[in-house]
Amino acid sequence: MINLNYKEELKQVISEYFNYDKVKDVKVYGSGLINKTYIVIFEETSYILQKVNDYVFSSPIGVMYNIDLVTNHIRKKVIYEGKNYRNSTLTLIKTINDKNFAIVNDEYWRCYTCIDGITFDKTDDLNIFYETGKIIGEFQHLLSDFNPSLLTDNIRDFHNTYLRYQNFEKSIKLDIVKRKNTCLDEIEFVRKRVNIANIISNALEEGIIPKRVVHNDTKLNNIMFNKNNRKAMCLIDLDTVMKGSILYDYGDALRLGASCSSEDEIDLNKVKINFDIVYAFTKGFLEATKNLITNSEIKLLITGYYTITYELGMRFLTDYLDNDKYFTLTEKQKKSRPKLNLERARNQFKLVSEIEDNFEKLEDIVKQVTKEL
Ligand code: ADP
Ligand code: GN1
Ligand code: MG
Repeated sequence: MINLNYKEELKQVISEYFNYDKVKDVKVYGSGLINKTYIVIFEETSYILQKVNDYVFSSPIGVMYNIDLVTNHIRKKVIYEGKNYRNSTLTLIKTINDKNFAIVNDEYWRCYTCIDGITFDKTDDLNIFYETGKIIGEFQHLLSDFNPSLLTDNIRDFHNTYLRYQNFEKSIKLDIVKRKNTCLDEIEFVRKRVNIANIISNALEEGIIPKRVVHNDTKLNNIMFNKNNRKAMCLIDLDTVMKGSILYDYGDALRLGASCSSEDEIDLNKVKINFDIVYAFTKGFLEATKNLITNSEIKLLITGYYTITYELGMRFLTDYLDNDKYFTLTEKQKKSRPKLNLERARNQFKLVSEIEDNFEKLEDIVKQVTKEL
């Protein structure tokens, strides 16, 4: 349902791009946690309209700058390799005034063509995960000749886990809504593992692993699949493309993808690792990256999975302490799941424990796939 104020605002935004009289319908779309996404439906086709979250992204203009550079590079590369560029990446639609974004009531909006594909919030289809691994690896290949230093750092230190830890401690100290006492065990869980936080950042700083162009948010519903043959087509949600480590993209995809439950699951007995998914994903990923990935990166893949899961659990817990400012709750969620971010944190911490208990088994999967390449 779209409320009336929104309707007026949406009408203004749509008019920055299209003849409003031609619009057949507008609907809220997708299940991302960050932006407000709508589908604008016309007689013959549809477009995606998104309000960029300006709490998360302090410079939506910087976000659009990166997306423009990266999508153009990918398209050019795909064409250069004699492949079909349609649906090889997001396609930005400019406003009638030829801008990459529209500003309405001081808020930033953007528009994409609607890719005629399908995204999954959750599945245990192994082929989907083999495809996911392949497309995340392919993203590296497509951007291997793009200088990562050209990109704006839109969320500085996005995956600097140690810095996230310091912010977490600050939120505990401030305890702005007096929730600290409701999550003492979880706070302890994070503190006990603080030594995880530096491993990847240090490896990057010391040059043990290279800095690359990284998607930084490779969860399953940020990957577009062909509806018919279920092949992965491209990565979407390019807001967080920045300089970083490939280990984040590997780890973040497994974090949710290889979990037997959803991120919001309360029954922690259901939060377990599906090892077949880890295998299928790793196979696709390493097949696609075998010509560029270094041995030091391969050795740290499972650490990437571990770190990113710890990091997200800590981010959810920090946000719970901060009164859900970042991962905002809908009005409905505020009533039915007021502690959703704490529950999400618990869910991620259960996964962290599962990864710890199965670390060798996970590393053996990477070794096995590497041998088979
Ligand atoms: P968020 O940052 O909030 O996660 P996304 O950019 O991931 O926003 O968009 C949310 C959802 O909307 C995606 O998971 C996908 O299902 C859908 N979506 C986004 N962009 C497109 C597009 N260009 N074509 C088709 N569907 C899209
Ligand atoms: C957010 O935007 P979305 O829903 O794809 C978040 C990710 C988290 C994810 C957890 C910019 O991803 O970092 O891993 O939620 N994106 C941002 O579901 O913070
Ligand atoms: Mg998304």
